[in-house]
Amino acid sequence: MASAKAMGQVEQDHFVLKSGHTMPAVGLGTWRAGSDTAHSVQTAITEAGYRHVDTAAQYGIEKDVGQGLKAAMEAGINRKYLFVTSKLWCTNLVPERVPPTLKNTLKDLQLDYLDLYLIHWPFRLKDGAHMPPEAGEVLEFDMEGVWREMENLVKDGLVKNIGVCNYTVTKLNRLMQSANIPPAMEMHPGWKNDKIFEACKKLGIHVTAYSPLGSSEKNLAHDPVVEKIANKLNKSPGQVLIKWAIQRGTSVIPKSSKDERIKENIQVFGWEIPEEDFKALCSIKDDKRVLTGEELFVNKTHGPYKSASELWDHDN
Ligand code: NDP
Ligand code: 1BO
Ligand code: 1BO
Repeated sequence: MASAKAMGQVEQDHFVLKSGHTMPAVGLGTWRAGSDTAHSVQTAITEAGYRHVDTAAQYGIEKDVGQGLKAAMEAGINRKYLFVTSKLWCTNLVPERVPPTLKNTLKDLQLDYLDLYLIHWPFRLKDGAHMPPEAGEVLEFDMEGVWREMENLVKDGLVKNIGVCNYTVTKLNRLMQSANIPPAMEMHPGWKNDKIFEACKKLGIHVTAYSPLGSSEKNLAHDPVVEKIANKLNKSPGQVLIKWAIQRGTSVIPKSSKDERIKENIQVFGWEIPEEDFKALCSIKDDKRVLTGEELFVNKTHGPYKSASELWDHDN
């Protein structure tokens, strides 16, 4: 695949969504950010220059993210320059639960609107569902009804953009049939996920790459190809992976709880990965998902999803 540069696009530190809103290319991820979250968010914004933060109700840290955001705003960063994303968890994938759940998220984040609200996974879980789910804990999900409520949040000014995560082409096509507001899409690049990426490009749907470093389970910073390119370019492996995602045309949300890495991970502008190295990164082997969803949604005996492959519509 050609890099954005090779395709004649100018390097940019932001992307413009279909809605016309601007999303900074690099955001701070906060999954498993732990007790340091408020400090990390504040440092990222006030010291490292981040203007984009990705969180979720399910991460259990929205209050901490809110404290970090508040501290950054008290230090002089205007809300309008920040891009804050959160996500609707699987137990709340019920139309009537959408508005109260969003309001709770806003309260915890101490915000009066979100820049992006995402459906976290396209599977509904019963309240208190186990990991892995027991029989009857993965329920039918009214995708159209939930999306209509998400659209209403946009109309009410509580959310600027709405989107989905962990969708397949099959599910995206179904959503597009009833959507009045098209989604922004978040997905996984440690596994390149070309099929959904290409489908999104055709539909003009912006994609954010999550787990850009391969998450903690499959950290790609020690991959020999990445290390070699990093040495050659005099950059860190993390910077190379983050830049690769941006050059590919996605925004990207690396997580770190370490101040030094938070700062390092946004130093990805004003240089580029040459075409041959970009291609070498594209052909790294072991191309598989870190997050299969299996622990959350598969019950091998009772279903309704009996394998990870079924979750992903056998798409890949
Ligand atoms: P990442 O790919 O961002 O990797 C995070 C891991 O890499 C941590 O162990 C971190 O350790 C380490 N790390 C950070 N910077 C560097 C660096 N420069 N060099 C080497 N290692 C580094 O994984 P995540 O899974 O956290 O994904 C990023 C974010 O994406 C999440 O935090 C979340 O916000 C979002 N996400 C969304 C999902 C969805 O379903 N919508 C699913 C998964 C993620 P340390 O903290 O010690 O620096
Ligand atoms: C269980 C949540 C995965 C990271 O978003
Ligand atoms: C803890 C979440 C894992 C999803 O596969």
